[in-house]
Amino acid sequence: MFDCVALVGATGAVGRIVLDQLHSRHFPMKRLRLLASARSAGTKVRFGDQELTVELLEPSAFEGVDLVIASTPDEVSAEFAQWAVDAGAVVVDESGYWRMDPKVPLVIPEVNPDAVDHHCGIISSPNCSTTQMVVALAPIHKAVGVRRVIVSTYQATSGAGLAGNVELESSTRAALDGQIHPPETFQHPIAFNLIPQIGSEKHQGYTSEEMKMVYETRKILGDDTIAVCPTAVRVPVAIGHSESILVETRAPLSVERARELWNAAEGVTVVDDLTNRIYPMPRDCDGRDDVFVGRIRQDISSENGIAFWCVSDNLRKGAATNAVQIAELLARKRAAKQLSV
Ligand code: 2RA
Repeated sequence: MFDCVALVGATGAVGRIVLDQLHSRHFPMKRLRLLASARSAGTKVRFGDQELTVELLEPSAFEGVDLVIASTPDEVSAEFAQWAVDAGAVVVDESGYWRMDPKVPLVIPEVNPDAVDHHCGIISSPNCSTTQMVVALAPIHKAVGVRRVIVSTYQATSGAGLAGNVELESSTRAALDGQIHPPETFQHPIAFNLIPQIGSEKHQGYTSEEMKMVYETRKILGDDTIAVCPTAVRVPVAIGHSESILVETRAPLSVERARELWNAAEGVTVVDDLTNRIYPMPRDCDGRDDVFVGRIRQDISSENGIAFWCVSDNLRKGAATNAVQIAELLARKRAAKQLSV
């Protein structure tokens, strides 16, 4: 049980879901405080039958807080996380700022739960496109080893926050009315279009979003030899990232065995019946916490390859759910420690 939990970024697209999950999953805490920038401070937010007032995010705000869950832009996390750690809190952070810091564990509870034991006050939750892919890859890696991954993403506009979905709606309306809506959040019009760029140019023609999939996958699976070739694409879908994944394994893996591994894996749901036109689609995964896998087939172009399609709600398992699951893991470990004293 935590005495006081602070949620930083409670009014954002992900923060709202964290709030909802803390309530619906009966998170073990005595008190919840909401923190945000001056723009949102003072806002009233419902939490079950309580009405909480968003407080200003400032160094003194963390007094008495023992756990922080944060969904903020990188530059905000870079500043406040140390304030929280100095006040004695543990921070579960969803921003990209700390993920590759060697002192900071990067955790998906179904995949590397023990990594939380080695933190210096900050624990990172991976980027949404990495999380769903690694949840699907982990059982395969454990069974036969992953050598190489070729992945193309189809990422929802909500990955860019509330503004992304506002732009999807307004640009679609404008396009249907024969008008042009100048893009603000995305690099190009998103209505009736695909944009093969997420993030900025980062490394040898790959974007920052793509390189996250390379580095974070290796860190979570604890294997720097895994080769990843990603292409990240923004699509006009509001919620739910989809990924076409080709995984080359170190030892042979049949489709039947892959299906067995995924059926037994925590957090994975297999939806795979091409004959009956059944496969995961973003509209069916919206609002659900699992990672959905389908279109499972042998790679017909090489040995030891499995191709599959993977969909997950990017705001849930890709962000809010994973952070809340990390917090639940910390709560269980804390309870076990208190019992053994
Ligand atoms: C996106 N992956 O979809 C990002 C959000 N972290 O834009």
